[in-house]
Amino acid sequence: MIRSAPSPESQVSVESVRELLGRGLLDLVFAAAQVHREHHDPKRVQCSQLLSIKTGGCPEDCKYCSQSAHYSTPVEREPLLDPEQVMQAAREAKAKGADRFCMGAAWREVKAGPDFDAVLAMVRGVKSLGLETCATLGMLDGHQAERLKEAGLDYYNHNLDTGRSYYSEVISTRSYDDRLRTLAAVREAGMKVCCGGILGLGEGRSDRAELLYELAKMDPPPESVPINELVKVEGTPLAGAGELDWSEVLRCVAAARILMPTSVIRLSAGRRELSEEAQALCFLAGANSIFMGEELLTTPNPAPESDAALMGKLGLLPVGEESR
Ligand code: SAM
Ligand code: DTB
Ligand code: SF4
Repeated sequence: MIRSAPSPESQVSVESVRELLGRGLLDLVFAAAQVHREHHDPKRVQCSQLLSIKTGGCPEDCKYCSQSAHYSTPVEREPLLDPEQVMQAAREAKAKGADRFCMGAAWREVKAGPDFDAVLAMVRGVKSLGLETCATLGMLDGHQAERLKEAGLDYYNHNLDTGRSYYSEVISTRSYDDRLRTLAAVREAGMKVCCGGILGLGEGRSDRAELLYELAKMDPPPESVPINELVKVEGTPLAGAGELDWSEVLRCVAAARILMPTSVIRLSAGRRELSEEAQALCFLAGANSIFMGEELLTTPNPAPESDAALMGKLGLLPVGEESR
């Protein structure tokens, strides 16, 4: 029986995370499921809907991304949507059962001006519908974080993407410490932090341990931890990345649950590549959030009907839905 997983109070070390990730898979899943049941209602799944509010043409060179201007991908550039279009999408998402609405912009960083003012209006509008609000807009400074908080932003998503040692293989235009500075500004402004990474970028298990270590040692850890599996996009340098076995995703979900017992762990991009069975094991091991809806930002997500069927089979309920 696994009892020696690092407790949140104890100092987590990268070695202890490597050891955790390398445990027998079923022992790891069993231990994570126990932690999950101590801290969460295992029937409930938080459901976020994404919308790309400004698409493509991004100056960053993230090697996985359909929206980077450095690569030729099938994604067409689109200017910032207007707040009424965003409100309409948010109303539809709410009607379909989402409890949080997340707005993503292909920006390197937020700049003061009419576009940022429009984003603040979007946040106010979505919040007024009674949805939780989340945005991912690139780097922020402290003042911008405060303005987002004042507008009613609940969560800011900014991912570390991978471990510190592998990071420079994936992105060269912004540093790991830049990301940590943005996360500190979000925290300082009193917003909740949504921060995770991507699996399947060609990294090894040790790099995944470094990522989980960086997340778990934040004080406090992120309230929301998205675990994305790479969605391969034609034209990006990582379009031909090797397949990641489902069991590695499961290991990361289980380890994240043990290392961050009270955080919500989101089985994020890449669910189309996971079988129902693999997703079921991830929910058992502590995943308790998903992106719902046909589309993520620029790539497809599982069809709502197939998600509803899976939730039904597993006895899972969206957080916004009355219990049956
Ligand atoms: N431009 C902003 C930024 O990077 O901070 C916000 C949008 S960006 C698309 C948000 C996150 O989505 C990235 O940090 C990355 O973790 C994830 N992501 C982007 N493309 C992905 C892909 N093809 N597969 C999986 N995750 C992806
Ligand atoms: C996160 O961790 N995953 C979401 C959200 N944060 C913004 C993004 C996934 C993007 C998947 C690729 C796409 O649709 O462009
Ligand atoms: Fe730009 Fe974000 Fe894509 Fe990186 S992940 S290229 S920052 S949109």
